[in-house]
Amino acid sequence: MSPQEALSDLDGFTVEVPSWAYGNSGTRFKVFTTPGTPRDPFEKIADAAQVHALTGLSPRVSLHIPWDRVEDFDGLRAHAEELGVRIGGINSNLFQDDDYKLGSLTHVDPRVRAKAVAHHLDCVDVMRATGSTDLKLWLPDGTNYAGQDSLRGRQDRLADSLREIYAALDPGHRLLVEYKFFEPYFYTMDIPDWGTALLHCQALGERAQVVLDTGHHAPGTNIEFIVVQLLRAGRLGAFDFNSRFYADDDLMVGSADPFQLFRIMVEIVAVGAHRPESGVNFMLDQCHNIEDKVAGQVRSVLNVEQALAKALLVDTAALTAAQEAGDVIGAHDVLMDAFHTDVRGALADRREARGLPRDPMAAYRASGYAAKIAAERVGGTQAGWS
Ligand code: PSV
Ligand code: MN
Repeated sequence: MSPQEALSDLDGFTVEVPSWAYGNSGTRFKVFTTPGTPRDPFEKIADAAQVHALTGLSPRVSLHIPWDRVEDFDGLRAHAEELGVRIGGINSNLFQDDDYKLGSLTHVDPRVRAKAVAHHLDCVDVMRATGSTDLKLWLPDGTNYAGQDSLRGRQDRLADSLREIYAALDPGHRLLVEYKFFEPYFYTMDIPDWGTALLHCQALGERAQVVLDTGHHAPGTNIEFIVVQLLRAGRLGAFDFNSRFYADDDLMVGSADPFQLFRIMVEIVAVGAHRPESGVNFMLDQCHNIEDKVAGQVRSVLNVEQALAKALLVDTAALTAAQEAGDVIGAHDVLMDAFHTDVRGALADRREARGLPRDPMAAYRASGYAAKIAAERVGGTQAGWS
């Protein structure tokens, strides 16, 4: 197969961008503001639409509730569609309410659990209004000290709460359950790993699937192995792509470790999971603390596309032959040949053929969009994590 033919398998591949990437974020030390930062979800969607207009790769935007709550979700949906994008996954938020200090879906007090469940029913209403099909749940619950709470009791309460949420979904909806090994709690998290997420999803039903956030593992974890396992179980619902050097750094995906991103994509391609019919939602979950936010998202979606393109170029016949012959170095070399291929020219050709800029980053700089939004978005309160 020619490289062009192999790359034609990129047709239909999309990346979902997060609304919060366009708002201000920071570390616990400082949130730096940027002129032109959106003041509301309408402006966030306008920025997301720019990324799609430049790359042709990101036609959906995930929302975070309540950060993106608006009076008129029909209007927000229409606004997105007018700009050529649509609403993607709806993220719930269990990490910013005083009631949740000791837990939300796992809390020992049934009143707090009911409140956390009700928030998800609210998110399901947002899904109905916006046409979203994915409800994404990251559980920030956990404990800081041994003995603080019953670990087993928390799992039982979590299972009950998740059952209530799952029962509220419409037939075309999915529940995407995300895991994270530490933070905001440090002794235990109630969904710390893919195994726990998978067990809960399997107990719920087929439309409960796991979200793999690439920043949510201990250093050195072999993430592509987890990808393989979740694909084998038919439960890889989505990625939250970002890069990390230390913890949940939320940097641009493919910046810290492009080879890891490639290795993940190799496992995706091996079973055709990059194709839309696989149902795997390739989302970004990033925070652009110091870099331009729109450009940061452009760079990220292009990095994902590049990693996928390289994975599509793996000579699978040669790889299988080397593996079957026990040729350790030969098999490794086949993968490395694909990884070291410069696909940027071929991807630029593909973009040009579709009427898109060859170099989306240069086109963004030349467009004057950053200066335009800085001039227009004066006054009001810039969006952030509230
Ligand atoms: C938690 O760290 C997380 O990865 C979840 O996906 C949240 O919804 C998101 O970050 C908020 O940015
Ligand atoms: Mn995430």
